[in-house]
Amino acid sequence: MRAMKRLALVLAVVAGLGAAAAAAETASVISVAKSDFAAARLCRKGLDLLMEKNGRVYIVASPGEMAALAALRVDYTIETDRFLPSGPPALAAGGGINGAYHSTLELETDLRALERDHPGLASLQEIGETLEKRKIYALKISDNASSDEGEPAVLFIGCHHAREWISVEVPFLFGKYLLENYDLSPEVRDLVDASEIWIVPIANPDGLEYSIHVYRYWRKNRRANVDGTYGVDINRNYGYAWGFDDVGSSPHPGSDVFRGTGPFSEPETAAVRALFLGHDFRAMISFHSFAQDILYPWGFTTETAPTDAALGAIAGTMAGLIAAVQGTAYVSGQASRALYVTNGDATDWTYSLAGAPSYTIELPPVDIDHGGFFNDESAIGAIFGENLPAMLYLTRYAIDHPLPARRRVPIRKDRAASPVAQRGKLRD
Ligand code: 0X9
Ligand code: CA
Ligand code: ZN
Repeated sequence: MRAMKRLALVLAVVAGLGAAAAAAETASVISVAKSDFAAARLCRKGLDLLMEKNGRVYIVASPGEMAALAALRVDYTIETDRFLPSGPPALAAGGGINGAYHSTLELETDLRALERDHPGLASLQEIGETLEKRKIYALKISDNASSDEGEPAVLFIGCHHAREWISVEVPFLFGKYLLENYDLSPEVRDLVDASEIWIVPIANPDGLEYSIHVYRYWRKNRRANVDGTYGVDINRNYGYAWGFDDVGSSPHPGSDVFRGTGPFSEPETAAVRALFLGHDFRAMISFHSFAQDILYPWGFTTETAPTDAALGAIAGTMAGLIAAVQGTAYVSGQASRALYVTNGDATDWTYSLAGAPSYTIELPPVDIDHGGFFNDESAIGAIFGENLPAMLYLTRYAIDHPLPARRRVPIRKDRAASPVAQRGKLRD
């Protein structure tokens, strides 16, 4: 099997809470032998897994976690140097410390400019407000964008995870492309006229700012948890099969895959929920990085989804379209099998409502040896470009395929995988 992030990111932070902030800044990337990691005593600790490659598992570990590993006599190798770009990141003129990537303020500015330059086609909407009082923005692109015409809707969303900076740029550039090509391309005009294309480039603004200014590897939002740790994993907080088991998400607040205190407990997921329920969404892509995968439900179980064949066919078509651009191979498959089990992720919830084809696209690079969460700024355009045909295709697919009335797919009781398996509430 090729390199990929495999096992569940599970793990209670071993270090105490006050230590978390300090520890975060000095965290290291380490690797341990897969045989050590597979031992039950390690794989349930909620460590922040990056990937598995050549028989070793790569982890972002705090000093406390490294001490705990040492106490367990686990031999680990510090790999941090291999994961950082060589030298300090090149700064784009005026781009700030995150270079060509968008901060929340830069995105707000650019979204406002798109709305201003394309009146009638673009409508910028605030769909929520974060714990640190930042706005979560959605750019609606449609003919007569400011009126609700009830047209088929498609969602492209990025940055559930703070450190996955490239996942902001791809949906943003898609919106920009549609607006700038409406008058030039009949294909674009037909799509925009027949649908509502909703772009949410930054689902987790608080986390992104923390990743830019404090700790580049930050993943979650910035919820102050009861035990003094910070953050809920936004992609474990959606309401379908929430908390189904402790493998696909963690009950421990310090874990990087902490599911939160209840389904939709976080303003970020509540905002997406309200948006999605308010329109006729027929497809969605949630962008993440990294691995070059196209993943579809179910994520919470390895059992197949009711429309597994159709989900797989669409994913296969998207993979083909991506590969045709410049030869990049994205592997498609059911999320729980091709990557690992998760519960409470965005795609399981959007799919559960009425079967809307829902995808997690793990953008480049393919693995940590090719940069992990660091994509060179010069690669942003090409990564968007290779995903563009797949996004256009999924939009067309959504227009052509109405969904049945929303009827939640039940979670079968016999799927119970652990004592907490039924804790997940069925919630819109
Ligand atoms: O773990 C996640 O939330 C996603 N991967 S990431 O490395 N970007 O954090 C994958 C979510 C897709 N769902 C499943 N794999 N079940
Ligand atoms: Ca319209
Ligand atoms: Zn992610």
